[in-house]
Amino acid sequence: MDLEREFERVVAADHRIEPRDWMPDGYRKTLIRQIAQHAHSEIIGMQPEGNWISRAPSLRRKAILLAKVQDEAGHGLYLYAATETLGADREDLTTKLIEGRQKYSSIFNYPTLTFADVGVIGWLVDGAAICNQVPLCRTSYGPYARAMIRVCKEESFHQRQGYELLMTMMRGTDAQKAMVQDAVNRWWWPSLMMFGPPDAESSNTEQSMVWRIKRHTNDELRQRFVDMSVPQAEKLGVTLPDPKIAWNAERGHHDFGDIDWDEFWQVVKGDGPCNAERIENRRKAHEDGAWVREAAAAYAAKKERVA
Ligand code: FAQ
Repeated sequence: MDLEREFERVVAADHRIEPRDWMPDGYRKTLIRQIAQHAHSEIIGMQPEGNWISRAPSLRRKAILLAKVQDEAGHGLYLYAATETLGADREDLTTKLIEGRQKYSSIFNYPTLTFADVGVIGWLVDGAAICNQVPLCRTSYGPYARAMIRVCKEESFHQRQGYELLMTMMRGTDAQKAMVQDAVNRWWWPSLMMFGPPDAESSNTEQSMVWRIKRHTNDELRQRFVDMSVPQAEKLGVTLPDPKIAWNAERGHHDFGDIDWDEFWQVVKGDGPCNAERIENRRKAHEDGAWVREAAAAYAAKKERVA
């Protein structure tokens, strides 16, 4: 009882729970679920843009894209390390991902058809990720909150590179402008889905807000993202593919149209355009990397024997 009260006191005071502190089983389970899904998203999220590294239109764009995709790998690793502080096993999490027993973000199941998609992923997908993750810098679990600080700094750079890429294309030929608009049309709605189901259908939000794992609800963050993106789209010169977007002075926010939640759940359940391909690539990369893990384990064992 005392331990539980102390946990609640720390959370209510906006202090951090640390790995050795007592925590309710449900809190630990929810954190492992969310952080593992987040880590998987970063790692699977390398694939859509990775698709364009070999075909980037200039050396500069290629260097930027390589750095960005490597950053996502780094984010995945900090996050897996954060789950390990909760007692999770990284190998086990990877197996669950490959066997479809753990989720990753719906957004990475859409294809990248042109180089404009790289810019739009930076602008909208990293933009949505920042909206969602900046509040997570204040999440109640210390290692997750601290990982988010660095991740958010890198995501801001990613967002700017995407926006700058699109600005450059929008100063180009009509064909390049059309390519940007087409990419915006394809990524806008899936980006709104990244924030998760509407609050009324979000099974985890209520408890996660009480535990201060989540600091805002899915709908609050989605609204923040729409409000942020509308002026950016205007400045860029693209049209967001939603005729219902309009400023609502009474609410002090933009109204927007209905999201296709059937599509969202279909993608989450494994039936999106690229789910099978993403998981197959991840499985193959994991198998191809077996010799590296074996070599690292053999080296660690040898060092231990010598010490
Ligand atoms: N996709 O009750 P809620 C990035 C699931 S990183 C798939 O509302 P919760 C960086 C949810 O897991 C992007 N599944 O869930 C980058 C739950 O199922 P479960 C990832 C989704 O956890 C950029 C069920 O639906 N970011 O982009 C999705 O309270 C560019 C009910 O939902 C994070 O993971 C979805 N979109 O709220 C990388 C941030 N939404 O587990 C490369 C941390 C919901 O009960 C290139 N995570 N589900 O079986 C979070 O903030 C939360 O987990 C939410 C979902 C907000 C995503």
